[in-house]
Amino acid sequence: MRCIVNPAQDGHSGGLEFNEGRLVPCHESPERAAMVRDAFRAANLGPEEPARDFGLAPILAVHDAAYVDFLRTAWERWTAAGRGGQALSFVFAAAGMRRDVPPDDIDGLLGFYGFDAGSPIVPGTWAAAYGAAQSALTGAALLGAGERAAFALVRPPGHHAGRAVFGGYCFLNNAAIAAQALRDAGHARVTVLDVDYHHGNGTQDIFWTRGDVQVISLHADPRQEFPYFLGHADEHGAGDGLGATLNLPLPWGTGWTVYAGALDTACAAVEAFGPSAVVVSLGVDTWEGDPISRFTLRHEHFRHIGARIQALGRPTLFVLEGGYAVAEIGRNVVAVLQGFEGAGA
Ligand code: Q9C
Ligand code: ZN
Repeated sequence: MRCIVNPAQDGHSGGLEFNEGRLVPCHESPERAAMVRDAFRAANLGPEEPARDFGLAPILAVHDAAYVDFLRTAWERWTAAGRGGQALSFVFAAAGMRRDVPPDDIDGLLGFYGFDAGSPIVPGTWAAAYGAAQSALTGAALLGAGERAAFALVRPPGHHAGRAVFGGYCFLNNAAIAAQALRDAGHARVTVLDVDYHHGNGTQDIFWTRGDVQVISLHADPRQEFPYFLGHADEHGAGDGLGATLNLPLPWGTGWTVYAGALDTACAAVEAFGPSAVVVSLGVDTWEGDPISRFTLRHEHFRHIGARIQALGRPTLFVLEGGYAVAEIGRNVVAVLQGFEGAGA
């Protein structure tokens, strides 16, 4: 399988996130992608392919235009306000406040469009997020050209980014952008299967009322875990999308037996939906040693995840999401891809 790479992604770097009461270096770093690339090379899984540029239109097919404009110009606005360092919000539009009047001021805008204090914007953020979206779109195009599978090695990740919201290290929803591109290329039904440790709130938001894109997420229960305010089992979609959203929240400490059962439930739902393409939001922050997560999957289980997805028998685009144990992220991601390819035992 081909691995889509894009050096523009490395420009989103050096930020600090608010974590447990202090600012610490972002868990989501360029080293993550380097580790995955090295492991992909070492495993001889296939060639690397540079991302092509499909422009803004496929991004605007899932994101709000004013939001995209904000992301594109946020750093400029920040420096125009005399600031350096990084742009990070200190105020958010919570329940009971107005959501219908976007502020003019950059500090207000950061809180209007952002939902956490863990996703700093730095000078290279827009180019990186744009580049990651283009990598995902390149992967979608490879499926269109007849490839059975492709891997978009992207960062910053995307699944927490909604139609008009950033957070959880995510700015543009790479998987959703790719899923929409597959729809536009003629796939009548597409599934996004999200195996990241965290709920894919952004993907759910984007396709909530859509019956043509199924969104399935296995994740830590939002009662216990980020993003806290979406991802419960009783969320099923609305309107045409009613029944096309499936959430499988799991408790802290979840290990392979319980996880495998939930993955079987997810895969049965995929079969019932009958998509002609699957986009996998591939996070490996379910690993037992992940520094910010609390599931207990072991390295060998990632191969099983890949094999189970392969058994769906559909063209599949893997899009990287989370995984913060930098030294292990490469081998865990590659294990999923090897499980899919049926390489080794
Ligand atoms: N104390 C993804 O995996 N906050 N995003 C962590 C830890 C946010 C993770 C704070 C975690 C977001 C794509
Ligand atoms: Zn995650």
